Amino acid sequence: MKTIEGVVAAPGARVAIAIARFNNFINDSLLEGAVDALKRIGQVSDDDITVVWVPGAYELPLTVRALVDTKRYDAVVALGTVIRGGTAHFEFVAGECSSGLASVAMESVVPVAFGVLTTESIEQAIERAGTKAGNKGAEAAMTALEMINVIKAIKA
Ligand code: INI
Repeated sequence: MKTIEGVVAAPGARVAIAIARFNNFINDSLLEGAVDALKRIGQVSDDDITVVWVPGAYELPLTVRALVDTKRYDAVVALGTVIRGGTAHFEFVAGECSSGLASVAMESVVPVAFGVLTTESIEQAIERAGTKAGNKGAEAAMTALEMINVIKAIKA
């Protein structure tokens, strides 16, 4: 039996982070968690991390596609926060963001980690950005690194 399982450490990996400015008071914490995880746990060097800010979560798929197309990155981490309001806007922004990111990953075979919070309230978002429910930015960063290693091992 052959088992393939990736480790998280990926020294030498080049990682891009695409991050939305909308709800940036939450996204700043996601970014802090992601960069900390990449460097401290993943052993990724500061020079190998590129951060790209865009207006909102809706813009993340196009941004990630542009980053992937450069072939300069081994993985991309998408960070943002979509909070449900009183209109259908939430469904459109969150839905397009998530399906768009999935399409980029499937078409390119470059890992795209989904660090976009989709919550019912600001409180739920705060809980997932470094307080009682962990930091989803850090989790997404570690997922990206593990997937770099899994895809590499599959192709080897
Ligand atoms: N963008 C977000 O990242 N989060 C939100 O909660 C949000 N809401 O609620 O409107 C949001 N809207 C902006 C959107 O992402 C685009 O930037 C905008 O529609 C222009 O394309």
